[in-house]
Amino acid sequence: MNDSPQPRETLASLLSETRHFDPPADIVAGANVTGEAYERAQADRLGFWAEQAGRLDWATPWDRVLDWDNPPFAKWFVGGKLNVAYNCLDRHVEAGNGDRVAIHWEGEPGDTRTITYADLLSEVKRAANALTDLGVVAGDRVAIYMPMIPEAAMAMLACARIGATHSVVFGGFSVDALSGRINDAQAKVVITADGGYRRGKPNALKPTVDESVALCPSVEKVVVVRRTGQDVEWSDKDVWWHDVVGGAAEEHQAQPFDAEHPLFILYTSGTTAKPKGILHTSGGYLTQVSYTHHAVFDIKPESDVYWCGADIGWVTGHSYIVYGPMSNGATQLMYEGTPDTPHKGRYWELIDKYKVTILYTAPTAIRTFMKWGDDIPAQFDLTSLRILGSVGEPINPEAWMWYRKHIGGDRCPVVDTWWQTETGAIMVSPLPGVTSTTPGSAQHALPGISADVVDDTGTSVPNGGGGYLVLREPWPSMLRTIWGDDERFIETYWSRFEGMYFAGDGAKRDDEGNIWLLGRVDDVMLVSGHNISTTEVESALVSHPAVAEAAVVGATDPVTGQAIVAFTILRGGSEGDDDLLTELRNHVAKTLGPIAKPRQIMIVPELPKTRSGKIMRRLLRDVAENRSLGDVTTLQDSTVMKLIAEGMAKGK
Ligand code: 6R9
Repeated sequence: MNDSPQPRETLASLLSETRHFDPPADIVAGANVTGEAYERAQADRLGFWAEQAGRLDWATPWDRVLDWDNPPFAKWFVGGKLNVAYNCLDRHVEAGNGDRVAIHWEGEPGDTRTITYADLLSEVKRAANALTDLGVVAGDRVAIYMPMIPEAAMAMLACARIGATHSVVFGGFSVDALSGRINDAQAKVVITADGGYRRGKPNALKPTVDESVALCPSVEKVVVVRRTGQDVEWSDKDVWWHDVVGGAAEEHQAQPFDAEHPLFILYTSGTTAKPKGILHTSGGYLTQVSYTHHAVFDIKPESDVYWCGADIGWVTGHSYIVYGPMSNGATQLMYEGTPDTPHKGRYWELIDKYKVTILYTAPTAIRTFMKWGDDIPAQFDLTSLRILGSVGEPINPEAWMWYRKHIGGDRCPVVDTWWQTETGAIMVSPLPGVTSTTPGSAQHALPGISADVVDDTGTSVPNGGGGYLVLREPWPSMLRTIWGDDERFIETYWSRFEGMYFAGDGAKRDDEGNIWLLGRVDDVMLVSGHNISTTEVESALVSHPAVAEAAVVGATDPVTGQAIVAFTILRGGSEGDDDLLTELRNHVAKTLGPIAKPRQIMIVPELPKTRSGKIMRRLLRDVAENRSLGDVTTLQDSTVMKLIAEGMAKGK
């Protein structure tokens, strides 16, 4: 044992994965992007991105691809002008594809809507006119607090069309979270709904908006979509979507905006501090989300049915439900509800019904499906699928293998996509027609992206080394700043390493040069002087047949500095016993080495997660260290912590 090891020694010693899956011949044969793209981008990065920007329709061409004269403040496609909504809608209709389905929408209760590109364009034009009639002008901010209904996407596109900056807040966030975000952005209008369906019940949204608006003097109007028909309180600020949009003029000419015109603000929850309003602009953002959706999902707009299971309130919903797929003219499925309503096969039933070809979901969902059992997806025809994507957290090799086998029929490539709200678009991912995939690894930076793994001093680690994920060069869809706080932008992302973007994630490079993401650096544990990543201990636990999910934290320990405390959910809802706990501790020690053996393992019924499915280890650390809980406003289900704390008190 070493007293002060560098992350590279310890992280690298854990987990080795040798399984490989070559891309299937049919995908290779028709792939949108081949291996040659890496070389082209390597030879001329800016030329490569200019070529990708050329996939869009510009009203005025740019005169300079990148202005990086004042880092870290980037300007991409300087002087260029375009309209983002025009690129997502009008141009497809003008090209004769107005009859193509844009959205197959399925409500949780089973009601459906089929919306073509022509339908979507006409509704967005009217919504743009309605917002203009309500006094919204280019540069104003509009908050969107919606369930997963088509109007959520329409509202975003209507804002984009008139140059208003949207700020989408997860439907279900509290008054504190919503009012804080509205006030930070000084939003003029809020677009919401009476409610949406979740877990078989109408879930009201309007009361939270009413309470929030009372705390937000900037709000002049609230536009309300009628979804559930629930009773709502009504004030003189409130107007119905069906009145103002339904009654608005049908024609609307989209004006071009500067490439750097602000498109949206999206708040990242952060751990303790005030949420950060991540600002994205127009031309570079659309270029990269459009290109990555085309490259990573190999989208064929004429034949694919694409489904991203994210919520619109997460960056994944922005980039890979709205702007990426729609800029490519894709047909997609949008689903309102939860995967277990009215039964645990709902996802697979939908894939079967709509013949979905590409599925993009999160490890948390995949682990939940594993826990429910293989027999559930086995009851449905999933042979339409051809590509599977994962996003949001490191995917444990075990979950990756399960996804490939039980959902992908051992046939579909799995693309594990690493990116962040801040990066705007996918940065590190396999390409389905190029990469030989390795379970659990996001593998390589995409063409045009320079991701690296560096040690404490900012030096690249060799293969086999571990450290921090950084981005060495600016990229088109990068955040431009934190809304209203340039200092915090510099400090958070650009100060850790000179001239590099610090992502805040631990990473390692394996012997083949593949990148492995190891979780947030704030979560890394220091046990007897060894850095141990939560991800690797969690993956070791999940590789035991009895374990469905695991979350690991470092709790203060008088002997080892920090000790590993694991919270696990067993498969099939089992409660386990002392023998199993001993077996699990030994299993981790055997897989990763004795240093990684958990001091304590607790069996819990659920784990605390954010609305986008990320485990909130911070709260588990509070439990493990017997502290009162920190901020719980972004928790998906606030009763979970009570269950866990009770289990802990029982001394399990
Ligand atoms: C898109 C999104 C960003 C953080 C990121 C990292 C984690 C996302 C991942 C992943 C490992 C992946 N993350 N994708 N970790 N492998 N494929 O999730 O954005 O909500 O801002 O979260 O999520 O820790 O830094 P966001």
